[in-house]
Amino acid sequence: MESAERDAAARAAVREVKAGMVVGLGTGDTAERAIRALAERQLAIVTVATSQRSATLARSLGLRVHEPEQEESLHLTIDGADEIDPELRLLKGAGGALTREKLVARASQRLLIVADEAKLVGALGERHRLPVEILPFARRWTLARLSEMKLDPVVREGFVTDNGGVIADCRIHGDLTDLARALKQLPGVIEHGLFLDEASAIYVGRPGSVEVRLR
Ligand code: A5P
Repeated sequence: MESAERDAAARAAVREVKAGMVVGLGTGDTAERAIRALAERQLAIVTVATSQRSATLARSLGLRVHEPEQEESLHLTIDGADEIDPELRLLKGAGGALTREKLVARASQRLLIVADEAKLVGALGERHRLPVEILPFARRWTLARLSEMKLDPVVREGFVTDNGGVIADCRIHGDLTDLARALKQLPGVIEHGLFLDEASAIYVGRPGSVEVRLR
């Protein structure tokens, strides 16, 4: 997909990377633009990827990719998002990588989100459903619990995450913090795509400029 705005946002965020850093690599089209821009800079860095797809791309471009076990923490991560609200809360996981994305984000000192303005919404859930990764074991019971919560889960049939999980795309309703907490209380839920506190900065590519919003 051609998008000068996504490219500009990715390049602006990549300028924050310095030699010696451990850098998290996001997943999705915009994050891949950042991976390409990072590789072009040929810095002495180590990366940790949020998906097999991003790891393969990064290695093919000559970047060093470590497993999370090799690093205590990361300096920063550059990732995309599906929706961004005015409080810099995110909806993520359209690509199904939300669990690794959240683990890598939480291990990072800073999470930089790269996007075009189409990702900006008034309220999360405006354009996408909420991806929830669940265990295949007893998925019937977990889906029943999600239905009881009136989340109307729709399974992405045939899709398996890098963790062997199943994605159920859910309806968003009610208070987001309460919803996030309730989902984490279900034993069959691995993770959900609400990133309420993680983003440190948003790089929004607009025609001719990149707007940076800081938390
Ligand atoms: C991947 O699981 C998602 O969280 C992505 O970060 C998100 O889908 C953004 O992707 P695009 O940059 O392709 O829109």
